[in-house]
Amino acid sequence: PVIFEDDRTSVTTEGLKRAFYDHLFYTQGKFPEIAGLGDYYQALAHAVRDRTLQRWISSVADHTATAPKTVAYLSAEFLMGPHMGNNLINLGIYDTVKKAVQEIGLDLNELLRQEEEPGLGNGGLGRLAACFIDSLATAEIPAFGYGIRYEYGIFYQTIMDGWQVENTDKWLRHGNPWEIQRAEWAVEVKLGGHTEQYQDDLGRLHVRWAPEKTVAGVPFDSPIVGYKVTTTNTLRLWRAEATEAFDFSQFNRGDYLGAVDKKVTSENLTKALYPNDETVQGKELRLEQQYFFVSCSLQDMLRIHKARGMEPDTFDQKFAIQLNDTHPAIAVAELMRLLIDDNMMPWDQAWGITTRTFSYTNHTLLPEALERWPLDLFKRILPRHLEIIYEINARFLNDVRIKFLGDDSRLARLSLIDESGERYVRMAHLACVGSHTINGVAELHSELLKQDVLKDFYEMWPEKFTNVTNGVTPRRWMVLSNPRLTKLVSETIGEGWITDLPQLSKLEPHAEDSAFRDSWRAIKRANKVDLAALILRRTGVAVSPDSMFDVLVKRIHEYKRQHLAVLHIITLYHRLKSGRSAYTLPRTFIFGGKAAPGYTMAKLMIKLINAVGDVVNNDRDVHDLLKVVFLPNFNVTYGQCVYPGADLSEQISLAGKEASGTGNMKFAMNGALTIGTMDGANIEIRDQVKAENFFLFGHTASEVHDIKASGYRPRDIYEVNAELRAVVDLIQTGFFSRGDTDVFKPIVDNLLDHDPYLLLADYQSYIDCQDVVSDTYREADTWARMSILNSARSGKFSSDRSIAEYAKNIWKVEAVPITLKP
Ligand code: 26M
Repeated sequence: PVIFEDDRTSVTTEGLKRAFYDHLFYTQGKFPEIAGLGDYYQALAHAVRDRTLQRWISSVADHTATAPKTVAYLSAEFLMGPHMGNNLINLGIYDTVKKAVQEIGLDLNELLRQEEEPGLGNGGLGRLAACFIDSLATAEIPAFGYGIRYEYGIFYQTIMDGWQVENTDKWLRHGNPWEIQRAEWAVEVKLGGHTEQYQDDLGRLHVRWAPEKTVAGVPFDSPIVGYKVTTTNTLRLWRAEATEAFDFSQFNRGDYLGAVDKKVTSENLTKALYPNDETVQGKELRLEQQYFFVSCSLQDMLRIHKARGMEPDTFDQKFAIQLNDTHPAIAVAELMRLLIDDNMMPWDQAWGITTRTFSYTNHTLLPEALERWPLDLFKRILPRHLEIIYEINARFLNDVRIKFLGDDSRLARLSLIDESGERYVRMAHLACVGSHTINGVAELHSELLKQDVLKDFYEMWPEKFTNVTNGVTPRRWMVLSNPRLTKLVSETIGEGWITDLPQLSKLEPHAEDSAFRDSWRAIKRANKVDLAALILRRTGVAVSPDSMFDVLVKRIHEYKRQHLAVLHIITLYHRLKSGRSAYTLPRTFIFGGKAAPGYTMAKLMIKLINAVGDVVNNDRDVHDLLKVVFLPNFNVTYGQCVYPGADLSEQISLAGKEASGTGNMKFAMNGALTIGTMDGANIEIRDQVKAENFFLFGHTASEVHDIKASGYRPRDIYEVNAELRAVVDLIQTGFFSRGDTDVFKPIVDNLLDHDPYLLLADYQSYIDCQDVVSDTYREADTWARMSILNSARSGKFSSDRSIAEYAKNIWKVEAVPITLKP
C-alpha cells in the first residue's frame, strides 16, 4: 500500500523529476540553468534520501516499540563507498531514477561519479564492515553500525615519478547529503585525570573518575537500506566536539582564544583516519579515538536500552556487540565501568553481562598488527580502565592458575599485561577474556589462530573458538557494479540469486551452452572496454581489451607479494627480449592499492611496479604484448569498475599470512579466474569452484613453517635458477632505474638475504602456473566455461551467508520484519 505519496515519497518518474527540481531549488538554491553537475548530484541525493526516510523511521519506531535483540557492530572503520548507487539498488528504484534523470537531460552515471566516496577505512576490515551492515539490513536484523566520522578518510593517492604521494581526502567538502546530525543524542566522554574512592549513603565504596578533560561525541546517522525490504538500519558515526562546559569555564576566565584553542584540540580527535593497516604504532591520539567511539557507542546503547523501559541487568539479552578486531576492545573495560561506577552494579553481575554481550573477530595473524599500548600511556589516558583491567586480569589469572597448576610461563603468556620488557596492555587478550566467542575470518585462519596466535586462549576455552568465513555483498559487488552480468544472470535464472547467492549454481548447465558462453564473453569484453577507458583517463596508458586483464588490487604489503607479480612480468619481458615473442600472450597487468605512508618498503614496491611499467610499456620489442599500469588511488569506486573487467585475479600472498581476503571473492563472482596460493579464503574458493577451475601454486602454510624452521636460504635458489637470476639481476643492475643501482637495493637485498615472505621459494611454481594460465586463456572457449563456473560456484561468498552464521551461532538474533508506518 502507498502510505502517503508526495514530492518526497513518490517513486514514479514524474514524482522523482518533481523531487529533483524541488531540491535543486530549495536545497541547492539554484535555477536549473546555472546549476552544475555537483548541484544536480546533491539534488538527486536529497531526493533519494527522502525515499529512505519512511522506511528508516518506521524501522526505528518498530524497534523502539518491540525492543528486539539488536546487533551493534563496533568498527573503527566503515569503508562504505558511494551511497547513491547502492541506495537506488536497495530501494528498487534504479531504473526509474535513471529514466527520470534522462528525461531531465542528464546521465545517471555522470551524476553517480560526482559523489565523493566516504573512504572511512583502510581496506579489507573496513570494507567487510560495510558489506556486513548491508547484509544485516537485508536480513531484516535490527542492527547499528557504530564508528567514527573521520573528517579525512583514507588519503588520496597520486603517483609522481612512479612514487606514491599522499594528499588529504576532503570528502566532506561539498557536504554529506546522506547523514543526519543528531545533536540531541550527544554524549560526553572523559579522558585523563585520576580516580578517587568515595562512600555512598549506605557506606558502600565506589570509584569516581575525575577526568583531566571531557569531549562531546555527536552522532551522525546514515540510513542503511536493506535490499527490497522495509528494514533500514542506522550507521551511527561519532564526531568529537568541544563540550559546552569546557568552553564556558575558559571564557569566564577571560581567555577566549584559549577556549577556542581547546575546542580545536577536542575536534582533532576525529579529524583523520590512521592510514596503517597491519602495523600499529602506539599513538596517543589513536587510543583516544578508539576509546572515544567505544564510549559514545556504549553510552548510546545504554540510553536506548533504558528508553525502551529496561534496566542495565538485561543489557546482554538485548544487545549483541561485535568487536571488529581489537580496535574497539577497550569496550570490555568501558562496559564494566559504566555498569559498576555509573549504574552501581556489583562486579560479578557486571562481568556476566559483559562476557555475554561481546564477541570478537580477529583479522590478522601478523605479529606486528597486534595492538598493545604502553602501560604509562594507557594509564595517563584511561586511569580507571587500567584499574578495571588489573582486576579482570587478577581474576582471570586465578582461573588460569587453577586450570593449569604450576604453569607460571603460561600465566605470563596469557596475562593482559605484557611484562617481558617495557610493560604493555595487550588488547587481543582483553578482547578474548571479555568475549563469549572468538572467530577468525576463513577456515585456515581460524585454525591457525587456535594453533598459534591465540593458542593459550584456545587451551583455556576451546569452546569460545569458531570460524565465520568472510563474504561480500552481491548488491554492490554484482548488481550495482556489473549491470550487464546481472541482466544476463537474471534473465537466465531469475532474480532470486541477489539475496540467495547459492542460486547462482543454476548457471552451471549454461556453461555448456555456446550461445550463453558468447553472451558471457561479450559482457566481459564490454566491461573491459569500460575499464580500459578508466585506465586511459587515469594513467594515460592505452590498453587493449583484447589482451588478458591480469589484476592485482589490494593494499600494498610485502606479505601480499605484489613484487612476486613484478618478477613474473620481468620474466616475460626477459623472454621476449631473448626473441621468444611467439609464445607471449598479450597481457595487461593492472595494479592498484595504497601503501601506508610510513611503510618504506611498500612505497618502494609501488615505485618498482611503475619503473618496470615505464620500460616495458615503451619498449618497441614488446610490440604492445605486455602493458603494466598502476591505477592510482584504488578505492571502492574504482573497484566497482575493476572487478567486473578482470580476467585473472591475483591472490598471491604467502600461505598463512592473508587472514581471508575479500577481493578474491569479488573477482570470482564477476567471472575472473584466480591464480592463488593456499591462503585465507582462496582455499575455500578453490574448494567451491573445484581444483580444475583454479590456478594453484606455491607452498602451503605448513610447508612454509617447515622451510623456515630448517633455515631458509633464498640466495641458494637465486644461484641455481638461471631465469630467476636474470630477472633479479635486471633489477639489481639498474635496468629499470636508468642505471641507478641504489634505488631498488633494499628490495633486492631483502629478497636475496632474508626473503621473509618466500618469494624466491614460490617463484618457479608461480611462473609455471602463469604459463598454464596463458595456455588456458588461448583456449577462449575453455576459459569462458571456467569463468562461468567460477561465478556459478561463488554462492558461498555472499556476506548474507556470513551474517546468517553470526546471527544464528554468535549473536542469537532474528529477523524483525518492519511494517511501513503512515
Ligand atoms: C591498527 C592500529 C592503528 C592504526 C590502524 C590499525 C589497523 C587498521 C586496519 C590495523 C589493521 C587494519 O585492517 C586490517 C585488515 O584489513 N585486515 C584484513 O581483514 C580482512 C577482513 O577480514 C581480511 O579479508 C584480510 O585478509 C585482512 O588482511
